[in-house]
Amino acid sequence: MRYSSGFLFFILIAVQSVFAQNSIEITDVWINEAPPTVKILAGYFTINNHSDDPVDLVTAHSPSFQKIEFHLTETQDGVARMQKLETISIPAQSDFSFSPGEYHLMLFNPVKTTKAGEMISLQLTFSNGTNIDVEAEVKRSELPPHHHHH
Ligand SMILES: [Cu+2]
Repeated sequence: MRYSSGFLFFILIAVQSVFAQNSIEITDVWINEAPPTVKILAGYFTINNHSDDPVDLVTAHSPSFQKIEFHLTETQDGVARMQKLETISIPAQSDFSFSPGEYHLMLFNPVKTTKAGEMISLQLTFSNGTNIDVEAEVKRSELPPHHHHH
């Protein structure tokens, strides 16, 4: 039996996308609860790159927020400042964590007030074309409030 080249091409694409899905894993996804007046929230997660190639996180989207950026907090002379990053690079076979006081998602203009215990959908897009949908739990953090110096 012979297959058309179009059919084989379809199979290759299918196998490739399944592999790409399994090679990146997102864990421990959460968003810091903020008072209703606060229009910028912070989110955190860990990216596990199980593949043999480095990969870049290029965009994040959520139906619950108008815009999402990647930020890095840096403290100089006792003042915390946030730097906007276009992409986040994850080396091959390694983990990359977003955590309070360091790398974070900056989530702008929530469509409604988010409360602890709620789940927020996020979609993360990587440079290899992988899209990963995750659910972030809104949590009340013990940390001091997030200061903004934009
Ligand atoms: Cu920030």
